[in-house]
Parts: sequence; structure tokens; C-alpha cells
Amino acid sequence: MDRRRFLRGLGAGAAMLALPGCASARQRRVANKQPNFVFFLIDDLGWTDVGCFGSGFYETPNIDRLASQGMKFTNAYAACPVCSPTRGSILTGKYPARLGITQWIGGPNQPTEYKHFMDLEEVTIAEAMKGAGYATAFVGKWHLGNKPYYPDKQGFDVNIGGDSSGSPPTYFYPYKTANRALEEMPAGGEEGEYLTDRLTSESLKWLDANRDKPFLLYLSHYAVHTPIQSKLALTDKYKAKVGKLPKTDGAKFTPVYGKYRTKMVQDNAAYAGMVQSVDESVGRVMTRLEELGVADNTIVIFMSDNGGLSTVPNEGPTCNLPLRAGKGWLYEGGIREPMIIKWPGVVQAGSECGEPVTSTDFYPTMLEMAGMRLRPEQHVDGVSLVPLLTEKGKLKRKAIYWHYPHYHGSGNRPSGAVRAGDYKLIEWYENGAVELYNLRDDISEKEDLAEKMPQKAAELKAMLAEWLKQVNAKMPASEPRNDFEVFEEARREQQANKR
Ligand SMILES: [Ca+2]
Repeated sequence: MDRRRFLRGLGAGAAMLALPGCASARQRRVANKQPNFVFFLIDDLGWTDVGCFGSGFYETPNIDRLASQGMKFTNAYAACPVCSPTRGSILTGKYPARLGITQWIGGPNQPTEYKHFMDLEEVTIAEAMKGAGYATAFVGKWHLGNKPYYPDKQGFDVNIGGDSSGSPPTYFYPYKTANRALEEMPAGGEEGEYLTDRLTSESLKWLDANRDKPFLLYLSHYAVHTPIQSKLALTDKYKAKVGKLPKTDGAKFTPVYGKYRTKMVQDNAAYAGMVQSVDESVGRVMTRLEELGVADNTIVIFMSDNGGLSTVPNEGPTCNLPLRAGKGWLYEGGIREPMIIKWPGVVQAGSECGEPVTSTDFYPTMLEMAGMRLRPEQHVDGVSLVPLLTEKGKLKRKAIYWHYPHYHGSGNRPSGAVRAGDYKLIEWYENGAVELYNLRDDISEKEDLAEKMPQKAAELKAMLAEWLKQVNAKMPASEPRNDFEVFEEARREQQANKR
């Protein structure tokens, strides 16, 4: 190349970079900076189930470290108090009511019918990122439909262990899920292997192989869902710790939901062991990101799909205090989550955000963090959290909504809810009765203000009704009955069908 041509080339290059409208230069800059994503989705982990969100019993040094490197969201919500609907909301940016997936898939169809899979027409966050050149991996629990609707049909290059199962029959190899997805994980397993560890190892292998591309690792643990099983050494460790807990003077449960009781103390050794294994998973992934030299360009998100299991006819494994109730309910214990986002170089390490946010928000947030175009036609119910993460603004959203028109084994009855500012209203669909709480003053939802503040209650009830119309929410088709027997009947019927 002669000198003149060389200089001309230089000039053209400089001009391209200088021109803001020049697509190729902009794309190159974006490409150079494309951040990686690791999304940890934990199953049934309660708001206070980790140290940095208040647990004094479970030990989670790695998750606490993640929080110290990122932002903690103290008013973060799952879009539903059970599994599948929240999972759909994260991947699509749509409310479960809009998706039609209002129940955990496999749960009773009455009194409200629901969709048993996530539509392939949805452009998931994985599909959006794959389209932008990301390598995408799904590892762990899917629970969004049968084989035609598996992760590999929804934008993930690989699916390791995800099928229609909501939980594994056992956490120890061989796992024997309904669709054998866990048995078919690459390279087999061995006797005694623990599922949480195995999913982590598979994730590390995938990271090793994809370190040079922008990547999205969606590590969706089956833990800490039932069956409550941990590695023996960990169970023993926490059994010893239980022995040292202060005596609870017999008030381990409160019988406030009829025959259903809420757990008042964290003291289940096996559950604690499960939480510790999840924490070790987070630690192993973070260490590997550092070893691979990509930690500084990797955004790490930590979230759970619903509240901790604390309200059951017998004994729930965890306790969500100071929040009321747990998984299955629209009280805070069922929907508030321990959410953390680490965004190196942008998010202030160890920061905290109290703005209400919900699981539909991840989709637009991730697109914006990656410098990708938003897809408002897809993530219609999500709002980008980037203004909160950069601490440069607030969200303009007026309210967050829930629709759970189902009975649940926790004792819940069909209900909907809305949170606007400090106020939250729950409506019971059986009779239209409402409860109103001021969460700023009363995080435990002890004082129902519906009678004291009838105007506020009416305002929120009207907002909820309007939203239900907007998202075309399915309401209970049969006249809901004012007892829990509907759920019990459906459960018996389901068990009979299985046999
Ligand atoms: Ca769950």
C-alpha cells in the first residue's frame, strides 16, 4: 500500500468513527463493549433467605459479596407467587396474566383455566440476545411447557436439564425427572452427585467454551424448591447450629390462615444446606468469571421466582418474617424477592434501591444495558431499570399488578393485587373483599386500612379492575367456593390421574 492510499484509508476510518450516524462504526463500538450476562434464578428462595437480606441462620457469603459489588433492590417483586408465571414474565417482559400463564404448570385448572406452555411466538430475552450475536445457555429448571416449548425452541443454544418439571423427585443422582432432561445432561453423572453442584459444573464448562463471545448464561436452579434435601455434611452442620438457636417459646408457627400455619423461625437444617449449596454455586461462577478474565465485563443478576415456602398445612421449610405469609400468597411473603444486580463500572458497589420493581423489568433492562434496541411491542409490561442502576432517575410507572386466580396448597384463595407507591391492595375474587396496607409503615401487612381509607381502597380497586381488563385476564370460570376444598379436590384428582 502506498503512502497516499494509506493516509486516505486512515482519513476514511477516522471519518467513520466521527460520524454519529455511521451504523458500522456504532455497531463496532457496541460490539466491542457488549457485556456478558449471568442470570441466577433461584427457585422458591424467600426475601430473607440470604444473609444480605436479613437471614441470621442461613450462610450466604458469596451472595452477600455479590450484593457488596452491586445494587440490592429491597422492593423487588416476582410477578406471581408461584413458579411458571414468574419464569414466563422474566423471559418475555409480560405479565403472567397477559401470557395466560397464571398458575404453576401442572397445577389445578380450576377455578381458572390457564395456558400450560409459553407461546413460541414470544420473542424471549434469549432470542433477542441470540439475534445480537450472544451465545445463550439455559441450565436448570424450565417449567414452561413440554418438549415443543423447551429452552432450545425459545432462543437458547443449549438446554442443560430443563424440561416440564417443576421440581426433581430427588436432588441426588440419578434425578429421574418426568422428562429425563436431568438424566440426559452431557457426560452423565455419578452416584451421590448433588444437583445444584452438577448444574454449576455444567455452567462452568459452558462458560469455558464460550468465554470469547458475548454470552448469556441463564442458571435456573431447581433449589431451593421441595424436596428439601441437602448434602449430609451441610445438614449436619446446620443441625448443630439449630441446637444453638435461642428457644422460640413454642411460637414456631402462627395459625392465622385457618388450618394453614405460617412458620415464624428459620431453623430447617436441610433447607439451610440447600441455600448454602446455591450460595456456593454463585461463588464458583463468580470465581470462574474472574479466572476467565471476563468478570469486569459481565453483568450478574440474582433473583428468585416467588416467596419462601412458609405456609403449608404441616411444616413449611422457611420463614419470611417480617413479611406476611409465603409462596402462593399475594402478601409480601409470597412475592417480594432478594434481587441483586452487579454491573461492573456502572452500578455503585454496595448500593441499595427501594423503588418497587418487578420481574417483567429484566427484559428491557438487559437490552438497554447491552446497548441493544428496545422492543416495546414485546416487553410491554417491563420498564428498564437503567435509570435506577445509574442513579440518574426514577421510574415513571404508576403501579405494579398481580393476578393469581387460583387456590394454592399454602391456603391462598383466588386474588389480585396492586401496589402504587406505599400502598398495596389485595382483592379476594371469591367475594370482592379488599385489604389495604401501607407498606412503608407496615411491611408485615398487619393493619388493614380498607375501612379507614375507603377512598384509597376504591381508587386502587378500580386501578386493578382496569388493569385486569387491559391484559385480558382470565377470571375464575366457576363460582369460586369459599373454602379450600376446591384445591384439595383438584389435588386428589391430579394424583388419581397420575396413578
Ligand atoms: Ca418457585
